[in-house]
Amino acid sequence: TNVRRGRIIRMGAACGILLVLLYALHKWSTENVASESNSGLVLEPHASQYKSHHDVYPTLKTELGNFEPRNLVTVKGPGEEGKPYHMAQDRANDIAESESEYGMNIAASNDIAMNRSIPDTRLEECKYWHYPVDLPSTSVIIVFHNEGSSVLTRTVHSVIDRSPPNVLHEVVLVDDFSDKDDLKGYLDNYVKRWNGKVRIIRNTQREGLIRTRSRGAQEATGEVIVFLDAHCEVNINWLPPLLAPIYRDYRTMTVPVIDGVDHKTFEYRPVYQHGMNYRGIFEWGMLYKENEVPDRESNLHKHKSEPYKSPTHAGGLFAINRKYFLEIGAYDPGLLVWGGENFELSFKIWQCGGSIEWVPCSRVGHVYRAFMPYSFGNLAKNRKGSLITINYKRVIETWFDDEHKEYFYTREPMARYLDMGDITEQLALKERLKCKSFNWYMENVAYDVYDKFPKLPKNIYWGMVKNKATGVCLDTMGKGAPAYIGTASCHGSGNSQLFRLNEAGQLGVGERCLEADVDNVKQAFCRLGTVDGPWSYDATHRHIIHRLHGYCLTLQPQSRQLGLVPCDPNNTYQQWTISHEKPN
Ligand code: UD2
Ligand code: MN
Repeated sequence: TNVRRGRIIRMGAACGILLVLLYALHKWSTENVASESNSGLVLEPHASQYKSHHDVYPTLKTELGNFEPRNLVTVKGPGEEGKPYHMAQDRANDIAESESEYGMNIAASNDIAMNRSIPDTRLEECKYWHYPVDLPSTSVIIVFHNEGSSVLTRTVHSVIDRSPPNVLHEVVLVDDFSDKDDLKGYLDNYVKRWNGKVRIIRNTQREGLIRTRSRGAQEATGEVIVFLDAHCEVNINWLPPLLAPIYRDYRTMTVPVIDGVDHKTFEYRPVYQHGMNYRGIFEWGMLYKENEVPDRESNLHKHKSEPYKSPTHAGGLFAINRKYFLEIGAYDPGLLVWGGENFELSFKIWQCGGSIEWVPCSRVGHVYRAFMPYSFGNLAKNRKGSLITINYKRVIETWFDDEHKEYFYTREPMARYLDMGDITEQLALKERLKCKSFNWYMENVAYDVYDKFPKLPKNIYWGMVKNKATGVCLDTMGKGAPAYIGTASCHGSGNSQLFRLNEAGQLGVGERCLEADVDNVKQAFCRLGTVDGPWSYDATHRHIIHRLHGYCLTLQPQSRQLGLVPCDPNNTYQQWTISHEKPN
């Protein structure tokens, strides 16, 4: 027994030494991570410095919350209380002009008070939460490119008016190389009025919103950073509930609930029916979706007003510990201009040890525009194909596993051919941060994705669907679903003419599916939770056959409309080829 005990002790000592060595190695490597630079981004030092207060929870009391404003003033005038502002008929020209220039009615915004009051869209309960008094100092970062100046300054105003002054460290405006005059001198003067509380920095070339935000994060000096779009109005007591979860754990990113501000009338409307909680998910083409919080998550919470976990977020509005954001590499600097960065950050945070919470007591209004008023300029000039899909490809190639990558390429087959640039840095980062697998994320975080968007069966055919008799192709005709499907001359560039027939009989285009009865063929959103359909392809006769009656998809010679007709091997109006070419 003595011998054995001796061995155990020696083993213990050896283990101890090994542990010390391992620890030293770990520390050395994490410190190295910290000082290495990532494509020009200077990463910040170690997490161990951050303060987390794991046992400090906000408390719900009967008296009004400690950060609730005591007396609210109503500001009278156009758009007061967030009501719609309808301008006089004789201003029709101004309205049309500003809508086409900005994608929103800047003429209306110009008439609305900077400090207008808006409806409190929170649950009543939200007013009674008490938060830690020593919340982290916060920099609000707003990036912009050619935005309407009155909308931008109203965003700033709302932040200053509705944030605790000792918590709001600064507002940092980052101009992504705008060329509108009022965003120059006028804005410089506006900023001066706030005596240093508001700063402006300007890019010397167009960078796109993604890199511009990373720059803002580097230049900010608060402990926490909050990103907002340049057309927001924050609601009453929006900030403390966003900061409290980060105060508890610096690796939590928090997201406010985004209300809608109408782009024509500036009406402020709550986004969800009262008391309903949603969270961010995605479908396999990487379109962002929202889903009612599943029981598996909501059962963990006593109150509807508590923050809850979410797989992802819309992108624009969130709070995060600044050093943590920089430590995980900020945004992938290889992402271009717009889109997909919300997924990149979400997958990175979740897979590498952090979490995302949506905060129902924090409300921020956002103007959803009618269309994107700016162009991507020459930021994408060396890249073929859709820029946003290229971003998605970078993100899924970095964060997905092989199984899930396949679902993306099934849904977006053209993406296989797109040049996503070099992702070795991103893969190295994932390695260094010892991130978990995508499957772990799907099983433990984004489990509700499968309910709405099940795993996709393989495509058996995809590409243009060309009619033998007429040489035209099936086309969505740029219509919103549900709508009829049409035909147009074949253009070969995908998008509105890229159809997919999968093993389970679903004939889809984008996130839509073809549905048919005898007289019409429609495109409608694919039914949530389903991936099958009634279609099959007979390669011998080139028939697209509907299970109902076994009729054939036919371009009717007289009406030139699509319908289902009994199959006839000699009728070239019902012969189709489904094919694609590799883009050059
Ligand atoms: C959503 C997000 C947006 C961003 C985007 C995807 C919300 C409410 N909005 O689209 O924040 O995540 O998805 O990338 O979640 N901007 C620049 N440089 C540019 C282009 C835009 O600085 O080259 C600014 C722009 O002025 C605005 C912000 O970036 O302040 C977001 O752009 P957006 O409002 O056009 O994006 P949005 O709301 O359609
Ligand atoms: Mn926006």
